[in-house]
Amino acid sequence: MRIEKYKIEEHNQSLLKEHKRKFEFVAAEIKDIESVLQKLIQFQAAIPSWALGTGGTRFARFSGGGEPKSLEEKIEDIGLLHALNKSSGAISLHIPWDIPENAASIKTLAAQNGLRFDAMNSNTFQDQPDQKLSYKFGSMQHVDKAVRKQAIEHNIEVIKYGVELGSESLTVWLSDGSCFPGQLNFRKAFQNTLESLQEIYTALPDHWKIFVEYKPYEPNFYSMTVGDWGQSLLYTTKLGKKAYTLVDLGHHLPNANIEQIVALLIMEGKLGGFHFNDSKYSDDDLTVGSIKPYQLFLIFNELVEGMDARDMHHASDLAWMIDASHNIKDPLEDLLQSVEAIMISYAQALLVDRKKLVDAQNNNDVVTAQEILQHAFRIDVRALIAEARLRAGGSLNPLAVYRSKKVRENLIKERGSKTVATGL
Ligand code: RM4
Ligand code: MN
Ligand code: MN
Repeated sequence: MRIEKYKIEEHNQSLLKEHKRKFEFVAAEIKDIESVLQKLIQFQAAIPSWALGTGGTRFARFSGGGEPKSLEEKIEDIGLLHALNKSSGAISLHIPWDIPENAASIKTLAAQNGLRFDAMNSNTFQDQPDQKLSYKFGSMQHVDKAVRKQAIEHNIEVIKYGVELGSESLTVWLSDGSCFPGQLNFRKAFQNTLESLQEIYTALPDHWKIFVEYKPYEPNFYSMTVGDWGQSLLYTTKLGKKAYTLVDLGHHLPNANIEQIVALLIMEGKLGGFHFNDSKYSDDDLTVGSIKPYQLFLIFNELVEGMDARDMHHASDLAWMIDASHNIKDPLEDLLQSVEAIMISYAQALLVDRKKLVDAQNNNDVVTAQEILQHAFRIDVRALIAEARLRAGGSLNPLAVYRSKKVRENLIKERGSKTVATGL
């Protein structure tokens, strides 16, 4: 399904007067409004190909209707999101869940929808039906060299698919680890994993990046071989300059100071990518900004400060992706909410008075430092985001258009009510 541009414009017209009033109110407070708007327009969050269907837990999965059954339909869905918010202009593929059988036509379809291919994701955490050796006891860490080889070859194949599509990075998330004390020799597991990653690194095209994503537990519950940012940084430092650490917001133990982690990774030039979601406990994969919006703002505050200190381009020097799962919401509505939350936090971080903050820090003025951050956090920037969307050709209110055009109902009519998309 597509929403024609004129329908979005029609809807915008009906909201324009009210929008202008709100926008002018917030704009009056912002010094360099045009540059803030430009940054907001440029910023894009990639949508993973596995987030278009209903997710589940290990207890149950309640499939919604109209889910995409093919990669083509997934691209259409993301195209729809992008037409509405103009900030979802990239797709991140997961192999083998979404193998592009005909790369040329997939590329064309993506381009028609205004999408580019973000990082490719490999999968050595599940066994596929046609797979020779099992990953039950790990993949790149495995005691058996043949299993490690299989995992390496899979990743090289993923790079090949990515090259055909014009992607420029590979994300490796490993479930490798152990469930019980004594099961694993930590040093050997690390060495095997490093050697495996080195072979993949060698196969990486020159202009590509490899992201090593960490996670503290699940599916292994005693140790994870890439368990935290320290371990990831060890791998990426040893691998070389094309290797970077990837931070997934849900992959931390409770109360971890994620903003400090990202600050230091950027300082080291080793932050490569970002997976957005939110959580109450850990890898809950909930809608971005639904539980801890202040933390998200503090993270963006460090991202903006750190990227500016290194003269990095906000929109293109890091790989931004949503990595969420939708158990009970319509996946497309959930993604619209996530993108909105990302844009809000990003905009608020852009509005932090950096100069005043530095002064406060240098004077040990803790109260003023807190006032500055919380002032930015409390600015209602929604009209700013809406203005950026309007200027980019999107909708002033994506969710309202989605609902009024009965997108899900139409997708159910087109695709049926008993659909299950590939993914977790
Ligand atoms: C993992 C991790 C990876 C994602 C898989 C599906 O927990 O977040 O990024 O590829 O889930
Ligand atoms: Mn992730
Ligand atoms: Mn995860």
